[in-house]
Amino acid sequence: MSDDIKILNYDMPTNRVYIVPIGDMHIGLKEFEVDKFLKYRSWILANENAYVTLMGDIFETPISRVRTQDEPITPSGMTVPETVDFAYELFMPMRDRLIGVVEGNHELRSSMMTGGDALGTLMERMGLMEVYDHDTILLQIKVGDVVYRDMIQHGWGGARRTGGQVNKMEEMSNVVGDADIYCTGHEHTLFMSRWDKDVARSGTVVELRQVYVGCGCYCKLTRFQKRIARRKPNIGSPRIRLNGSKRDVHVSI
Ligand SMILES: [Mn+2]
Repeated sequence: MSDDIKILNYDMPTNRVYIVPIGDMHIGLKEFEVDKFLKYRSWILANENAYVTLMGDIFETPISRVRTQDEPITPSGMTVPETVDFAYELFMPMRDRLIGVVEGNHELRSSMMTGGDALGTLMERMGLMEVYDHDTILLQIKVGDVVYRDMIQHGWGGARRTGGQVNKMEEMSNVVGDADIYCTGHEHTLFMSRWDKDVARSGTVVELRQVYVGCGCYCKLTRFQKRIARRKPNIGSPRIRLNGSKRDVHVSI
């Protein structure tokens, strides 16, 4: 295994686990749907076997004169440090459920231009730097007798249509070939595709079900998206259920 990818190992205490990937909240935009986020948070807090991955673009972190940014400062009226305070209040109740966090392009562009990274600052304040990575994390999650591999990355590039978005994320299996789950955000679209592949395992061939999951968003259509005629975004998160008795991944979108 390459040392280039961060690997996090978990041994879950229950025989059934839900993973809820949350991404593209874009806190700082007026279009951030805090009520929708709080509904998902309530469900997560009410279910002890629900865990969360953060998929990046949690913060808008606006920068003047980039083409997606119509106002030079945070459109919601908050400064970037204030958005970090706000996010701290949103996430702290489910701090112990966060099992993997990756940076998005909106955070990255600000960290490259200014040296500051709002998501990294938040993770540091929450004491969660161990589960944070700028690029990619491979989660190895043991549920009952089964170890599931979940590869998470923010996503990249500008495909508008669903097919292009799915094609891009299927390329993740060129990096780690045998994950059970591949997740990206970035597209503000909820989608999934499924491949069933035969893989060699200690002298035998077994069928591996692989799911590719696009993780939606918490940010309704923005002026920028209207201007470039993007489709309406899908608000919310998928729910990925892992079975501890036999290898079985189920995804609801
Ligand atoms: Mn993005």
